[in-house]
Amino acid sequence: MAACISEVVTLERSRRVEKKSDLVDKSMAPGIHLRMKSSWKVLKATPLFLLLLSQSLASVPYENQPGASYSDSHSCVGCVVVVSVIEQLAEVHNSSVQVAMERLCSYLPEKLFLKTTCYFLVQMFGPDIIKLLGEAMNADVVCHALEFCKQDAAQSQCHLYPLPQEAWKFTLEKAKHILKRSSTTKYPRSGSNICSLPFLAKICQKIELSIKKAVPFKDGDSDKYSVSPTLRGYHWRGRDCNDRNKTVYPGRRPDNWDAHQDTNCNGIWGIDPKDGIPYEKKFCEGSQPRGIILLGDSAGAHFHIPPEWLTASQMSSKSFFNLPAALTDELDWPQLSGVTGFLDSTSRIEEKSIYHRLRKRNHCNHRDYQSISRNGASSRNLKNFIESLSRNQALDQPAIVIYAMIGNDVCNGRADPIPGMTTPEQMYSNVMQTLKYLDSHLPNGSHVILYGLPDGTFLWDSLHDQYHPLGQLNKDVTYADFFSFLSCLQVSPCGGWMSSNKTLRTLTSQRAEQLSNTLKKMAATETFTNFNLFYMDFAFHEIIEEWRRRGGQPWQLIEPVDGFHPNEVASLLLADRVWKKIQSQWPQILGKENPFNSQIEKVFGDQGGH
Ligand SMILES: [Ca+2]
Ligand SMILES: [Ca+2]
Ligand SMILES: [Ca+2]
Repeated sequence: MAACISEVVTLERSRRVEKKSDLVDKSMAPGIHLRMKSSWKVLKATPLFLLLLSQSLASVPYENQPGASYSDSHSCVGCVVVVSVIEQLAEVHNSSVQVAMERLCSYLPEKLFLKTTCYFLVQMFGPDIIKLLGEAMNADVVCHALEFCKQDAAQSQCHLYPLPQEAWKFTLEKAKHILKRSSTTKYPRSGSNICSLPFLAKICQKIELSIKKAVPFKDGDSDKYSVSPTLRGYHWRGRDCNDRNKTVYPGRRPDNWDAHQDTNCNGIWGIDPKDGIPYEKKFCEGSQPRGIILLGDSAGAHFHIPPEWLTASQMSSKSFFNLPAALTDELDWPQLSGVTGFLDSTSRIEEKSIYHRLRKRNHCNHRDYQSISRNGASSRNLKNFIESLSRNQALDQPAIVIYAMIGNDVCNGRADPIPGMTTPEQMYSNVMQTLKYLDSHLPNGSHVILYGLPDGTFLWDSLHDQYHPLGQLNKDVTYADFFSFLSCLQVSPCGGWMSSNKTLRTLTSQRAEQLSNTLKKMAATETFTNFNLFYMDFAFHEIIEEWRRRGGQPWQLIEPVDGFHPNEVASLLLADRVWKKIQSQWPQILGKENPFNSQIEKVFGDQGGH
């Protein structure tokens, strides 16, 4: 899916491709496109928009998903979300459905063809949606009638909104009857892939591979560091300061004290004219520089869907300015995350990321961060992308590695989540495999911290009777409704905890605790050549207590749209707790405070930014 997103970026940027395609001519009115000879191409690309939005609603596990039905379920979620937003925009602005659809499209950015795609969708599905909403049918009914939601036994009962007063089956029949009289052509609902266009096939393969391997798409010298922000670029790991030289990258030990060039990208290089000593030697020698590396999941990568994207009452063109970048970062925001974030927080909280603190402690650590994380990652599938980690045992500085697979070993979307959970024995074997890999790749003197799994029962406890962003306008969708909709479609990011079944929630927590204990035991008993191993509880209840002390409520720590992930505030509070704990118990992990920091600032300013 992420691949499809990226394909469009490339399309937009490549002039060669532009000439071959009518897609990119933004000066044309949308209606004209439809009549063009090559409009079939656009038709094929349009379901992209729905898929993007549907992808947004769950952190998509990268494995063990029954292919077709899984993507069908996401089409259903995407359709219900979009139709809900249209319906609510009409309500908020007291406009017709047609005007509401055009309003939504007008808000979307041109980038990634989002606006163009939106107008096409309006052309294709608008007349049917207008008819159905005109008969007072809700988004659930509309999406079943349009067959974005399947009519099969498993899915036919899935609904986000309260069931219509008339029998569900009868309403669906009525809706389909209305569409039978419609002259709208039937379009394929899913299975379309922009990569099926011959001239895009090659570039698609390349992007798909880069996403799959979690390495930058744009990387001139193939050292895994990029000069682009998204598509696994410097939002994910320090910016390359020379993209034509693979021996120059963040985190390496400086070559020849960086007398003539900055080989480790920390912005410190050259010779002090006063005494002829290279700055890197003067300011960094013996300062024990080190990098921070996260091995994480969607929580660590900071999966985030801004609620502005779904909230009709506050929606404007400003709401979507960050949509293209977010899509090309797989809806993750690692640049704002608690472990590797380097940008200032967007919330008012003052706590900083662990990378930020390490850099503040020793400016020689500048740009030495890597977020080796992915939505859906778990102890089981880390092996599929751990090779994207970049650390040369012989050439690079030691690293602090945080292993934080905090949910997906107990979380999945299956009807019965328990058989899909990792067992303690499997956990031990998976994590041992990871640790052995690290022992053969990390420079000597590194540190590895294993995070335990949280107890996710607070999710249900603090959210179930609150209104979901889609339900706030009419007070008709609570998180309980939202969770059961996702579970019914088998796309819940965590069916075990996001469930009304208390026994199931308890069983999920028990398994999480067992897995945490496995990690704890490993930290106490296993030793490795090149790093020391530590364990830390993922004590979310402590974060909640801290937040309460500041006058906050627990639900304010959870991502509002997905109702599952810790949000930016939670992520930074957690970083604060981890930092303080390390400082008091294992200060050797952090290295020394560099007495030359202020001199580095004086000579090198912001050290070239991130
Ligand atoms: Ca590079
Ligand atoms: Ca380089
Ligand atoms: Ca340097």
